[in-house]
Amino acid sequence: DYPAYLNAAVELTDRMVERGFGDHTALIGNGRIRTYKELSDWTNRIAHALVEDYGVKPGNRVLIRSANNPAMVACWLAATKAGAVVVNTMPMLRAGELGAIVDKAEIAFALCDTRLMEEMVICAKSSRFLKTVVGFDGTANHDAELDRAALSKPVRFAAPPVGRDDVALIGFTSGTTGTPKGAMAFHRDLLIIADGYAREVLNVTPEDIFVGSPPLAFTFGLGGLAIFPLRFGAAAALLEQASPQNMIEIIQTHRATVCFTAPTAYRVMLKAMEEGADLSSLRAAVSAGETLPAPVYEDWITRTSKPMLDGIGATEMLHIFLTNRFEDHRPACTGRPVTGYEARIVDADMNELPRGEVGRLAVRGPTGCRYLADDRQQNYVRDGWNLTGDSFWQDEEGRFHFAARSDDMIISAGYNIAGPEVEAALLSHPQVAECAVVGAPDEERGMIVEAHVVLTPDATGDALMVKLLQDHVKRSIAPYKYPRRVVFVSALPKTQTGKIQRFRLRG
Ligand code: 3SK
Repeated sequence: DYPAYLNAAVELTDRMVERGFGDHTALIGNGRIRTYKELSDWTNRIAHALVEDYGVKPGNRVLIRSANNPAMVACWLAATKAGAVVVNTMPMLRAGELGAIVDKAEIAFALCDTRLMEEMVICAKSSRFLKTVVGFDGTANHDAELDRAALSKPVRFAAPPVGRDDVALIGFTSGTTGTPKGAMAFHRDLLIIADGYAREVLNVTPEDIFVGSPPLAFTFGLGGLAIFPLRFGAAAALLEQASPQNMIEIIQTHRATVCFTAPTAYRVMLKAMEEGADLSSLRAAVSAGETLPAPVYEDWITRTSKPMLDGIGATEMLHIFLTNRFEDHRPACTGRPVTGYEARIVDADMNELPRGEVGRLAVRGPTGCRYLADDRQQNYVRDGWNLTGDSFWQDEEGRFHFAARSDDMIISAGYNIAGPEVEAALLSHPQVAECAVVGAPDEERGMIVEAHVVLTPDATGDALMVKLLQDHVKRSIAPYKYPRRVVFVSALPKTQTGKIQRFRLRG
């Protein structure tokens, strides 16, 4: 139940000061700690500058280009306060990729960390939409055009009235298939994900300190590293270039309590713990974005006596909608719907399948897919259900288990083989660092299981290793699932958010 007029950014800053959190730490990053009062004042000043100096009006789209840092959070909040529709973008994007987003969302105004101007300017030069690019200082020395404009502005800002169902954010996703789509989220959606998942599943309190790797430009990161902490008076530690090593450093230095990252980073953290790293302050380790291999989940429990919470979300749904819980978690299981969401397994005609059968995951709830001007809306939402493109099955007790991305199911000689299951088997071999399994065309079997494997530095990718890995898979899961072809590679193709692009590996 949210009021008809609701500005999510006001709720996350000014309202928190009113509620007595003014002196609490809100953001840690780039060598500085900022309280809620400082964040509220900072964002109000920027909002004034956006409106008065650059003419930003409610409903205007504002692109932000930055790495994860407090200045990016401040710009996002300020533009949202001004009633703008924000499009956060990742620092790795090149001019062409920025251009595709600018064109799709017809964006005229952008805020850009001055260190990332080059590609932004190239994009602006060739864009028929983008008119103004204003630089801000991501290092927070307040030494760029936007910072100077904001400096003299008042610390109070009367946010224009925006409705709870007004669009606040467009999350662009290239998915794993390459063509970007913009998923729109309302002001109320930004709060729903905190009041649902973060409150109900993570039990966030003002004592929490969040850390993690997903970019703020990805809704996984925006939720986990900005919305969730700020909604509950907690703090977020932001890293411009998150790596397992600097996350460990932050966890140790600030006694961080909640971590959002992907299984690959948790594997490195587990190794570091063996070598003495102290991650005992972490009370919640959230894993999403990739399937969580059972050994990583199990090793985590052994080392920390706490569960790793695997969940699945989607940019289209804004955040996590299926999750394990502290009191109910399993290996190789994605748990149950977050309160407010429903999920079911359906066939191609949207009929619900019996428990145990693999089918398409359909979800509905308080958030859902609204693509910006995109025909793919009708593929994603059918009969009010969102089809995320994942194949799952439900056990007798109602928990959901991931089988594959719908396009990761391999049909070989009549067998249905879920690529991720073979990947999990390969990953349990000590000399496999990363892998991706796809179907490759084959005259005899229709398709065969093909594994692309990155080995650990001490291993050699030769015929003997192929045989070792094949035998290992045959011992781990039903032998017919073993990879008939193994290709050794130095790296796997990934999206900007770190998801493996299996489509690039299919011949
Ligand atoms: O699972 C994901 O990929 C995801 C996407 C968007 C937001 C949150 C999550 C976990």
